[in-house]
Amino acid sequence: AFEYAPAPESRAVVDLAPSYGLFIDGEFTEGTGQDLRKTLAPATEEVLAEYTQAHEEDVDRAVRAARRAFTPWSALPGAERAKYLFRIARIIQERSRELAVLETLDNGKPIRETRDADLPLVAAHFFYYAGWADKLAYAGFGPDPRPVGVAAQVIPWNFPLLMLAWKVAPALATGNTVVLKPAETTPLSALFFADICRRAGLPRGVVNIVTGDGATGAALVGHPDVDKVAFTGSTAVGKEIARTVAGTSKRLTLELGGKGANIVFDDAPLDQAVEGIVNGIFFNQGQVCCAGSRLLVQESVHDELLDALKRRLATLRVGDPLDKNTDVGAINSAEQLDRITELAAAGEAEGAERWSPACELPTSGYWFAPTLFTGVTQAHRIAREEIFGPVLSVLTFRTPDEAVAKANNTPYGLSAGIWTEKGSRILKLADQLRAGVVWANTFNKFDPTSPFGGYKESGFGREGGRHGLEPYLAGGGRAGEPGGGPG
Ligand code: TXE
Repeated sequence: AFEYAPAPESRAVVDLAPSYGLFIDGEFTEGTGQDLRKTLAPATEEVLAEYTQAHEEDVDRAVRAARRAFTPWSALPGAERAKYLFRIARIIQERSRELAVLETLDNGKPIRETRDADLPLVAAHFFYYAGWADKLAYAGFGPDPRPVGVAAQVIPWNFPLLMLAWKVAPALATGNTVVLKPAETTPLSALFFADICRRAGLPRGVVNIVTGDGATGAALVGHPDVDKVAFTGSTAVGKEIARTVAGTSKRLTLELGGKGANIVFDDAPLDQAVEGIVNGIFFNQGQVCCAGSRLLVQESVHDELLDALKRRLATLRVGDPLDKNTDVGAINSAEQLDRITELAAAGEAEGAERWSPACELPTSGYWFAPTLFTGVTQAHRIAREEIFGPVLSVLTFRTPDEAVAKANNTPYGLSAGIWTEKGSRILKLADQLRAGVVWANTFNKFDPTSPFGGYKESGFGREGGRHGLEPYLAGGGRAGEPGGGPG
């Protein structure tokens, strides 16, 4: 039998200060209230560092710094802005091991993911948008595409540095300046990014980082001198932000929750589908807005697929996220663990059958075993609500039409996956599925060149690719749409 040998990544590659200030106007500064919050390692509950709770006055200082920087930054030729973005991308690559360990410590996700997915994608986004900076005039954005101004960006904790890259890179490439607020449980990589901006020689005020809780985020998106708001997070907060922004001239893009369907037909290569299902729901412990959290399996292959899936789940290694062999890490926070636990209990109470592989969970930290629910109906909460955890709800269908109807029977519309050998079926379903991203015979594939975003309660506006530039350009976007411009 295969002997398991732990292979821990060295945490000594990260040099953490005991406490961090705010990054405003090119410098780390204390907050006005001088109150500090703690950020924990979710795998151990150890305090990693303290950071500053920014208040309204601090947010105002950051927005004013971004406003001052806007005129000179937006006046730079695109090729000059590109140089800074390329420099940032290269520093990220040079420091990617350190940043991967940092992200794993603060978020709890496996080092294999931060090393092989998050960090390469972060660098790729800066390289990709650096390439756009000097080509905007010829790319169909109108004869004189202009930046919108000061962008307020609020991001979640599930991909802290990657969500920062998705937002900061297109904003800077188009000549906007930024005030970004990372999530309260994962502020560290954004603060390290501030240091990277400094080392890249980025002019002061172009990027500002304000840390804090929801009140800090609310102060930022509500600031009167902000021109553009970009938010990724919960649907409830997204709606609140939409209300704040309504009646102002601010532009808005929202990337919210999801309840993605992974649809497996009886002609699919089942081994490959099993890998895609596992990746779809256990990548980042299922804390992914586009997770394949509903498995829709054609009735005729239900038993065969479920047997194979259970065998595969029994091989998943759950534990120390810094161990290079770990597949499933810690849940990001006690609050998130409570939400997952509550919804899983509701699944049982409503009559679905719960199954987890035998696995020993660490005794400290926030952990949830990979979980399958079979016998799920569309009425069950676990089929309707975003769980945002390592919990898969299995439903069945008989015909392609029934699969589409069930997949679309959700208030969300972010992602879907199709597993079949029939190319014609893929094309037809991709058209019928109300989801911003449809993967065929794969799942959770990301690329800076592809637009990403949702329908319905999953939000509006696109990030990534050429589309990701539009919300940051005056005259970009479609007229009359939130996130779009006047035409
Ligand atoms: O999100 P919040 P939470 C979903 C997921 C999860 C649930 C709750 O289902 O279980 O949301 O997560 C900032 N004005 N997603 O509570 O509160 C906050 O400080 C401005 C899906 O962590 O939306 C943080 O920086 N900002 C999602 C960010 O919003 C406010 C990723 C997200 O936190 C604010 C995360 C306010 N009034 C959660 N209140 C996805 N789409 O990937 C909070 N914030």
